[in-house]
Amino acid sequence: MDTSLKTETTARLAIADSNEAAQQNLEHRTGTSIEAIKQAFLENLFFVQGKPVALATKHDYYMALAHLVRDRMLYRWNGTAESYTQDRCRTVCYLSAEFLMGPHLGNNLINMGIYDQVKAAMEELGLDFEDLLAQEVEPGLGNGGLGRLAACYLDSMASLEVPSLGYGIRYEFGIFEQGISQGWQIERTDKWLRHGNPWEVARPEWATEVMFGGHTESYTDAAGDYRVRWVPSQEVLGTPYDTPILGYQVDTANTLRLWKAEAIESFDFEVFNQGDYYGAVEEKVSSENLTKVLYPNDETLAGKRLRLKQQFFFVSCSLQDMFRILKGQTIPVEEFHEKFSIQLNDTHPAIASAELMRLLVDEYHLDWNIAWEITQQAMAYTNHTLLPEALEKWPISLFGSLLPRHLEIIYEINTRFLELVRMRFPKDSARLERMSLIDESGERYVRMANLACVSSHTINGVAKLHSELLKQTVLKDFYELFPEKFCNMTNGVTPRRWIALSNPRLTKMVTEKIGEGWLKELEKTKQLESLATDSGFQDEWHEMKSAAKRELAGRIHQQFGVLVDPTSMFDVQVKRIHEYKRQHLNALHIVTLYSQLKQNPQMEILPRTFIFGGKAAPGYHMAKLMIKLITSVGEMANKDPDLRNQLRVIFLPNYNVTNSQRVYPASDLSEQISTAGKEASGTGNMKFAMNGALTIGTLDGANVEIRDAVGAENFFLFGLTADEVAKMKFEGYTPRDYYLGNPYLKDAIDLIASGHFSHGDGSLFQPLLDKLLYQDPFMLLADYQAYVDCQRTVSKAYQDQRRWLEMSILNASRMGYFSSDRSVQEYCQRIWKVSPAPVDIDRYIKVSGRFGGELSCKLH
Ligand code: F58
Repeated sequence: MDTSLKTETTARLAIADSNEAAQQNLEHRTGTSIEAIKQAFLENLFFVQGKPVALATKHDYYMALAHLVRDRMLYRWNGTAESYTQDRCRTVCYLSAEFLMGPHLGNNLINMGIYDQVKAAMEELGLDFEDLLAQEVEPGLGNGGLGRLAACYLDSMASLEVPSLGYGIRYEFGIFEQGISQGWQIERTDKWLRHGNPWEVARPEWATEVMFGGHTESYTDAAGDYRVRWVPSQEVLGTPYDTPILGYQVDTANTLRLWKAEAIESFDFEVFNQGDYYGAVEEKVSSENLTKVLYPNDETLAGKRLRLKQQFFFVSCSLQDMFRILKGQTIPVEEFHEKFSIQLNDTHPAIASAELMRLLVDEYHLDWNIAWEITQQAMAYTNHTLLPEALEKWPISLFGSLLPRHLEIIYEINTRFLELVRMRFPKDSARLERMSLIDESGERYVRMANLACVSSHTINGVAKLHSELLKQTVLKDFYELFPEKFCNMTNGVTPRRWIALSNPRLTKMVTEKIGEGWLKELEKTKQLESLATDSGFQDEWHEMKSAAKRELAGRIHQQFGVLVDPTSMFDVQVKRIHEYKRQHLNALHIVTLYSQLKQNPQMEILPRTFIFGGKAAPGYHMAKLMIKLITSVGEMANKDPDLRNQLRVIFLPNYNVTNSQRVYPASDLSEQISTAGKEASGTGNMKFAMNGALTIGTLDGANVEIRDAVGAENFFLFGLTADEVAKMKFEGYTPRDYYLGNPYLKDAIDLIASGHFSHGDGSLFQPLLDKLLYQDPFMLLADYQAYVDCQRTVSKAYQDQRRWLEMSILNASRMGYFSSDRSVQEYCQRIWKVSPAPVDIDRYIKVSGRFGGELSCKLH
């Protein structure tokens, strides 16, 4: 027997042996009794963290706990992978430049159904469970709604047992950490990986190479066919980092696969040998820069070279990964679109169609028409914005220097596409210009939304109104050409994170009344409607809300030293800071109340605590000035004895998923006051209502559908409609007339302009006020009076506590439609044509053995 064979046999025996042992003795890695959890925790502290109890920090405790939870996820994860591979399941690939997952620990405990045992185990060990959860630094790999939507959809896909892969970028630095200094936003780097990430597994064996730059060459292959080859000037390695995404109360654990960029050769010996030590690692540094940082912009992003590189990098890695999977399952490339359904989360991954064409035509030598058919059948595009300035476009020069082959492919797609347009709409050159994938009106650009529309089989908006407006405005031409491609998929949010995890009191109450099961079928909460007028249930509801408010008030006091009255109405606006979202309209209302109280100190108003939270894009000066306005008004109002504690204004710094989970349960009033026609959908609006907050809002985004669902009588509506906004703009809008014609508005604006909130500095807020008076693109002044009147109605309603509680209960019980489970089911039926593929872990263990039967045979 030669030695290598001997070693192999020994290894096989050893594995068989350990498999056997494992059958009997894995309790400490899989057991879910309180005892088993305690045991595993202590073992992890010792063997994973390498610390005796005496030296362990809170973070060590968190890591020990996270690892034991991870162990318990791995059966499901491995079993799911094996089951999908064996059954060669059709799979959704959700391509998104952002995934705003939020902290994993609590969510995994909920989805695995071991939250209570783990809590008890930690408490028996004398540890504060909440404190442990709070140790987790959330992966802030997204800006806001778009990234969080992707996270909710991953949760729902796993819970619905839909085979799916989330593909994105593993940014080393996520969204910046916001601080407030002298009322201004300051930004700090988010170092979420500093203490390690227990939720991911690196898979260097599946790393892929990505090319950039260079040029293309044509040649004739052996069969005499014309071919093109891309000769790049740079190559980068993408390593996947996988995170398991557990479904709720099922055995399915899908995968979020995020790519990290690395140099192919981390050290250049040739350069080193010439004596240049620093030069030798330069390539490594420059390659790794690619996935260093998330662009912290909301809505608009100027054409940045690194950003385009990031987009292409993750898209190319992901598509190549799909081909690897095809190969592993011996599926022919011609069946790519049958195996995979690719969803483009906005245009950020839209380069995928050109890259898929390149791979199919240049690498796999498919005929152009066949490749195009596959591409179109594989891709679908979700649009998330109506703001025309937010539609991505890339200067041709930049695009061509980075992706020369893709530019050629896009030109070819465009030539064929414009031929089609010409046939359908002869002699309509204006239309051709508008629809072209290339903007030629000045400097030439590649239009990514046009590329996404042309290469997708389905295009969807994210709320009814948004989908309608898309067809009438930004994508009108595409709708006229391909009406059958368009549909609406109203957004939804996962009730596991946004109710079960965020609001355990509400969860307990609901379960007591209607039993288990509603977190999987949120429509079941309808059954609570009959309790809306039950005074006993109302009292419980009131106590639930009050407890959450007391908790938040406690935190505010502890962190900022400001006392807020938990019996006051909590009036909350938390979201990215943007002019179209109109946080400054909210501020104008506060200033109006403030001014009235100052002028008439006897006046009694409904005591309110105004709470704001949200980040401004670092380069968005107006948004930063809006933050400064809010904090400045707060500074004056919070300390003024004349107001007799009737008004508090709080700006919560660093609004993120973790903090938001404490805010929704404690809110009475949800501010959804964007200019009608500007907010594509909104998802915060849903989270508030599910937690029993009432909405004051415009007819914008999903507000329209929320109002229909909860009942117009349980929703505070104000403001111009999208049509009225458009009409008024068309006819000519002069905001100054509103200022001159409304003494309350004039008073509020004049008070700000006087420097009252800025230590006498009348110029500080001038840019903001000038924009309102002379441009007001988001029509605050036109909506001001309606808003203030509506707020008066809100105050009156709140004073009738019984009626308010009834409305609050009705809101929460009628939000079933806004579960992301419903959205994902619609995507599955209308767009993805994917069905659930349930995973049965018991079967997996029986058939494959504890560690999966493949292991010993694959070893040689
Ligand atoms: C948001 N978009 C929409 N973009 O504004 C919101 O109405 C909608 O509910 C949500 O998508 C989900 O559909 C959004 O969050 C971004 O954050 C982009 C990230 C990349 C840079 C440009 C903005």
